[in-house]
Parts: sequence; C-alpha cells; structure tokens
Amino acid sequence: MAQKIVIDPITRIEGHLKVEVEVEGGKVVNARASGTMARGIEVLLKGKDPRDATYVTERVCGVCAGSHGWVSSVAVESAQGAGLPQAARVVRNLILGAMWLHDHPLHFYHLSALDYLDVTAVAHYQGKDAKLLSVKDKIVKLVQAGDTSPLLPRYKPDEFSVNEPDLVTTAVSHYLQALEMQAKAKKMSALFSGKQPHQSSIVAGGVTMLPDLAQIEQFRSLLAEQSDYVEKVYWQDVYTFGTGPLLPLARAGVGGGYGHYLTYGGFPLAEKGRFFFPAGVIFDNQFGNVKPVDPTKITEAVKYSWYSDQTGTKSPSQGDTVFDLNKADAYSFVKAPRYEGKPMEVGPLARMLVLKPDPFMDLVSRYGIKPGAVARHAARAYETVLLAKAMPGWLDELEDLVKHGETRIHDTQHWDPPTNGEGMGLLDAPRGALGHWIQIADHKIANYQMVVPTTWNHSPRDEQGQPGPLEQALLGVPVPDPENPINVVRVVRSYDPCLACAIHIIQPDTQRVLKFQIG
Ligand code: NFE
Ligand code: MG
Repeated sequence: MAQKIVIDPITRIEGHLKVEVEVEGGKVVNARASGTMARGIEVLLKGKDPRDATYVTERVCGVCAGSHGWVSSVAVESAQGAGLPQAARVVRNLILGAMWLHDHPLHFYHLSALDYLDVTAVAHYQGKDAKLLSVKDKIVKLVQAGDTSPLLPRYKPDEFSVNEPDLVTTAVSHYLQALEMQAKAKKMSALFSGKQPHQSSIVAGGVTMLPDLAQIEQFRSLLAEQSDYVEKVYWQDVYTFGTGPLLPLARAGVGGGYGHYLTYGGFPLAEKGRFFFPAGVIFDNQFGNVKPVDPTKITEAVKYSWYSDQTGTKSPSQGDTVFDLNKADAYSFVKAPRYEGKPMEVGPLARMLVLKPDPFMDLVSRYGIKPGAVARHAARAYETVLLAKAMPGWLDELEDLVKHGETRIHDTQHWDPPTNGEGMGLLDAPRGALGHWIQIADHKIANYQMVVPTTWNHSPRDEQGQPGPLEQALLGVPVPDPENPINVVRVVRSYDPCLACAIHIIQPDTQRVLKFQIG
C-alpha cells in the first residue's frame, strides 16, 4: 500500500509550498503541489493608475522584484503604444543582469547545496589550506556552541551526498563567499536603479536615470569580479558535483518531467523581437524542434485552485482573480497555466535547451545527463556564465551612448495611459517565463493578471486532470527510506520555486501540522 508523505512547508525556497507524495515500492507514484498562500496583488491593482503597476507588482517578491517591474512596464508600454529608447533598454538589461547574477548563485549555495552536501565532513578536513582551516574552525565552534542553523538540521545524507572532506569544506567556504558576492551584485543593480531589492528606475516608457561615466566604471569593475567568480567558483562547483558524485542522479534524470519547455526570451536586443536568451517552445523533449511562442495559446485552468470556476480556462488577458475557498477538489492557490493545453516547464533548463550552447550540450551528451534536477542546476549555472560574459558588451554600448551625449531615456510622447486599452508584457525572469496582462478603462486598471514562472512549474492539476510540471517530475523519484524524502526536496528545489511570486498574502487557516520541517 502506498505511504503518504507530507512536507509542509518546504524550507529553503521562497514562499509557502506544501508537497504531498505517495510512495510505493521505494518510488513516488503520486504527487500534489499546493501553494498555501492566497495572492491579492492582482485584485488590489484594480482602479489604480496603470503606471503604478510597475511598483506595486514588484512588491510580490524580494528576489525577482525587478523582473516584475520590467514586465509590468512592457505591458503598460504596449497599451500606450510607447517605444523604448535604446539607452533605456540597455540600462534595464544591466540592472536585471546584475539581479540574475545575485539570484542564481544564491539559489545554488544557500537554498540547494545543503541537499547535496554532508556538512559534517568539514570536521574531517585534514588539509593545510589556511582559508579552509578557518572554515573548519568556524563550523566546529558553531557545533560546540549548539548553533548550527542554517547548516543543520537537515535531511539525512544518502548515497548521493558529497562527503569528501576537501570538497565539502571548499563548498562551505564558497557558501560563505557567495554571501559577499551577492551583496556586491546588489550594489551593481542599485548603482543603476537607486536601490535594491525594489528598484526605482524602470518606469513605463523607459528608465529615470542614465548612469554617468564614473558609475559605469564602478559597475564594470564589480562585474569583472562577478564574472570571474561565476565562472571559476559557481560553475566549477556545479560542474564538479554534477559530473562527479551526482552523476548517477544526473544520468538517471531524476526529477525530469514532461519534456515540454517554454521561454519568452530574456534580455531584449536592439533588433525588436530578438533576445539574448531566445524565445521558444519545445514539446516532448524534441530539442531540435523549437517553435515560436504564440501568446494566444496560453490559458489558465482553476479546476483544482481556490478560484471561482467562472474564471477558468481562459487567456490571462480575459482572466480574473475571484477566490472560492469552498471548492471541493481544490488544493492550491496557484492556478494552472497551460500552453496548447500542455503543462510547460519554464526556467534555465528551458532557456538552455532552446539556445543549445555548444559547451553545455556537449557536456550533457558526453556524460549522458538527462533532463532532471541536476540538469536544472547545470543549466542555471551555465546561463549565469553566459550572461556575465555578455554584460561587458552591453556596458560598452551604454558607455558609447553616454559619451555621444545621449539623453533619451524615456518615450515622453507616451507618458499618459490611454483612455481604454490593453497590453501584455512577456519576458523571462530568473525562474522562467513571466507574463503580465493589463486592461485599461477610463485611464485606470480595469483588470490585471500575472502568470509567473512558479505558477507554470508548480501548478496543480488542470481540468483534464494533467498534473503540473513539478507534480509530474516527482513521479518515479526514488524514496528508499520514507523517513528521509531527500530526493523529493532535491527535485522541488531544483526549480528554485518562489511561491511568493506565484501567490501572495498568507491564508492563516490553511496552515497545517508540520510533518517535516527540516532541510
Ligand atoms: Ni519571486 Fe519570480 C522569478 C518571477 S517567480 S522569484 O524569477 O517572476 O517564479
Ligand atoms: Mg495570476
């Protein structure tokens, strides 16, 4: 008989997620992902000035805030018929690029690495490296003081856990270094946007400030440091683990899902409609057959979500946010977006499979790595390297514009919102495809809908009963010991879920007895 495991909440993610799995014969045979918060952002936007949406939607989240501001501005611009000056496009790309440099290493070191490391191995480090010895000293003292959080407690290490003392101690030192690097990455974004995590430069129609040459130089030197770190530390660690101790997990494709991928494209280039990370759709793991994105194929189902059935299976442009907390079969505040009726994975793996950079694809085929949890980490790290290498070129573009006296940073011809209209913004955020849809009536927001990356990845079942991408990816995941569902959380965290984005505002009466609160 199947044994049920409830993990509520899943820790080391953003927001509130409950995962229930049924295990039979040592494998997951059924899975349900529930977002246990309700989201109110879309509702409270009604009646507001459309230009406020940039700043209100950013408050959905403290991680990918700038992505919401950016995509919201694109939605309003499309309703206004506004164009974006080149300097504003480049400044936005650099603000957001720095945010991605902050976001991806944070996910690997601080949210995920403890799923793969047996931290206790640090106590057995016998090497002579002064930096690593100081890490050992620090950890041993914390253990003696009984103050091991956030490194412990955690799920029990298993056969895939990295326990070689040199490797683990190095990784823990990188965990600490990552904190410093993230502060510096935030400084980069703040240099061009006033502050972080909620920026104050991107507005509908452009940006509010053009950096001067001194700021550009400061950004450049911080970027050089990030670029070096991302390639030599972050990517190197992911490579070492993925092709070493974690190779069996990678080869087995643990946590692979439907094989349907979607990306709207990331970082717009000068030519309209082109992106640094190109847009595309892949079905059934047919990587050679990338189709263009058609937004009219996006719908959202609510059959298993706590929203009124009247709002179900519509394009987000026609969607609404009307709660129904009494639906018999509902189990999540996350809606179920579908593309051509299919559940789609979004995020770094989708982007890398659409782009197919040679070194990444060669690595995947050389080691026989299949789509799954490890491949997601590899894709995330590799795209960070690509981004860090591209950003100096964007900075050159900006410097050229500034040196030539460019002042156009906003489409001032389109400052006011239209009396009536509608708009759509589609761009990739760090976690994947992000869309905002706006309807304007009498200069005010009549309706606003957001379909965010975590809504795609962590959606519940739809009206056809098809599980969401994570729910599907959990099927078949090995759980040899039901007391230690470490592979389940490895798969969940590989998506870098952010339930704060997917839904918003805590619904206190749905909080349940915690069955697992470690890890
Ligand atoms: Ni709150 Fe987000 C990203 C968006 S959510 S982190 O990236 O949009 O999936
Ligand atoms: Mg929504």
